[in-house]
Amino acid sequence: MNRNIFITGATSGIGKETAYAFAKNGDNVILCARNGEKLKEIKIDIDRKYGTNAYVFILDVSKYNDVVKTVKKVMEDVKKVDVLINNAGLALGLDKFQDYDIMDIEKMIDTNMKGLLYITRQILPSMVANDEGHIINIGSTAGIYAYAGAAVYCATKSAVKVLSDGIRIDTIDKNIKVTTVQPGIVETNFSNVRFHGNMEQAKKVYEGIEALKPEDIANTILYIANQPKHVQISDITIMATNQATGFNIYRKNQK
Ligand code: NDP
Ligand code: 8X3
Repeated sequence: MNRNIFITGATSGIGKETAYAFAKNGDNVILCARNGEKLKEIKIDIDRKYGTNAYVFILDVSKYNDVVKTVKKVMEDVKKVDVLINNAGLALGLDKFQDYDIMDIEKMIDTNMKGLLYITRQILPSMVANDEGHIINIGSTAGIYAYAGAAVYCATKSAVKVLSDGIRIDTIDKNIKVTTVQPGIVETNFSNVRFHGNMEQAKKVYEGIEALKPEDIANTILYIANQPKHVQISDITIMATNQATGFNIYRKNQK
C-alpha cells in the first residue's frame, strides 16, 4: 500500500511482528527501539523478504530530546508518517505496591506513558497539518482490570486508553483516527523483561494456556489500519480463548 508506518519497540514481540505484517502488506516501515543490532538484522531481513523500505532508528522513547531529534530525522527522510503505532512498553516486577522498587515504577511510567506522549506530541502536528493520519496505541487488558502485584503497570495501560480517548476528541474535526488495542496474555519477551531475565519464572506465565501469539496482534493492527477512510476502530480488546478478564485465566491441569 506504500504508506509510512512508524512503529516503536520494533525489535521483539508485538512490535516486530507488526513490522513484518505491514512490510508484507507493501508498506514502508520506520522502526525504533534501543537495540541497534536487532534493528539492523530486522531491516536486512525485511529488505530481503519484501523489498519495501525499512528505516531504523536507535531510540529510547523515554528520552525527550532524543525523540525530538529522531522524529525530525524521520520527517526529513520520509516526509510523512501515515500510521504511528505506539507499542514500546514494559512491565517491571510483580510485587505488592508497598514493596515495589521505585526505579521499576519510574521506568514503567517513563516508557509506557511519557514515551508514548513524547512520540505522539512530535508526530501528531504533522498529521493535523496534513489533515490525515492514524495513531494506534497498545494498551492492555491490564488497563481495564487491575491485578495483584501490577498496580503501576495497570495504571500506565489505563492511561494509554484515556490518552487515546482524549487525543481522539482533540482531533475530532480532522481525518485522524485514534485506536487503543488492548491485548490479553501474549507470549513474547514481556515476562522475561518483567522478571528481570528470570526465564524460569517467565515461562510459568504461559504454562497450561495457549496464549495469543504476537502475530495475532500484528494481524489485528493491520486490519485496524486497513479500514476505509470513514471507519475508525476506537478500541479493541483481544484475549486468548481461555482468558476471561485481566488475570482470570484457565490453565489446563490447574488445581
Ligand atoms: P517485548 O518485551 O517482546 O517487546 C517490547 C519492545 O519494546 C521491544 O522491542 C523493546 O525493544 C521495546 N522497548 C522497551 N522499552 C523501550 C524504550 N524505552 N524505548 C524504545 N523501545 C523500547 O514485549 P511485547 O511485545 O509483549 O510488548 C509490546 C507492548 O505490548 C508493550 O507496550 C506491552 O505493555 C504491550 N502488551 C503486551 C502484552 C503481553 O502479554 N505480552 C499484553 C498486552 C499488552 P528494545 O529492548 O530493543 O528497546
Ligand atoms: C501485559 C499482559 O497479562 O500482564 O499487558 O496484563 S498482562
